[in-house]
Amino acid sequence: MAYDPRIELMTGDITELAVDAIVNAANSSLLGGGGVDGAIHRAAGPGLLAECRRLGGCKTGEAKLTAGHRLPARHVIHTVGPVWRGGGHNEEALLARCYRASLELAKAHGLRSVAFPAISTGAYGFPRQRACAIAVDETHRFLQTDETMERVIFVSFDAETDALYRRALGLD
Ligand code: AR6
Repeated sequence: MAYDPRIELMTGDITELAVDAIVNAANSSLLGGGGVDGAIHRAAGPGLLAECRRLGGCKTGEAKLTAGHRLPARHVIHTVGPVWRGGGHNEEALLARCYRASLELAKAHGLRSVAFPAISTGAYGFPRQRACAIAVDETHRFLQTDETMERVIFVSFDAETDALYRRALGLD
C-alpha cells in the first residue's frame, strides 16, 4: 500500500503529546492499570478516573471517549485490545477493530489528530511485528475513505517497535 503522509511515527511518552486525542490501551473496566494506561491516568489526574467510572466499561475491540483532563491532549480514546491467546481466538480481527473504532470515534467528534500506542503489545502479549502491521493496515484502510483526519501518530516506547512500524509502512 502507498505511504500516506498523514501517518507519522514518534518514539517517546504518549502522555506528552498535544494532539486532539491520545488512545489508551485500557482494560475492559476502564478503571486504570499499568503500562500506558497507568501513565495516562497519572498524567491526566483523578478527574479522568472519575469520568471513566461513569462509562460502564468497554468491550474488547470497542472504544470510548473522555476529556483529556490535565493532559496536553484534548481527549482520551479508551480502547481495549485483545489478550494474546495464541492467535486462534480472533485476536487479529479484534486488534484491527480497536484501530477502526478509535478512528471512527475520533472522526465522529470532529477530531483531526490522533496518537496511538502499540495496543496489546505490552501486558496483553500480542506479537509486536504482527500488531504493528495490523495498526498500519487498518489505519490505511480508514484513511482511504476519510477526508477529515489530518494526523495519525504511532507512538513507540522503544526503538524496536519503531523499527517494526517503519517496516510495516515500507519506510526501510
Ligand atoms: N507512551 C507510549 N507507549 C507506552 C507508554 C507510554 N507512556 N507506556 C507503555 N507504552 P501496555 P496492553 C507501550 O501493557 O498490552 C494495562 O494494565 C508499551 O511499551 O500498556 O494493551 C491496562 O490496564 C507497549 O508497547 O498495554 C490493561 O490491563 C504498549 O504501550 C493492559 O495493561 C502497550 O502496552 C493492556 O495491555
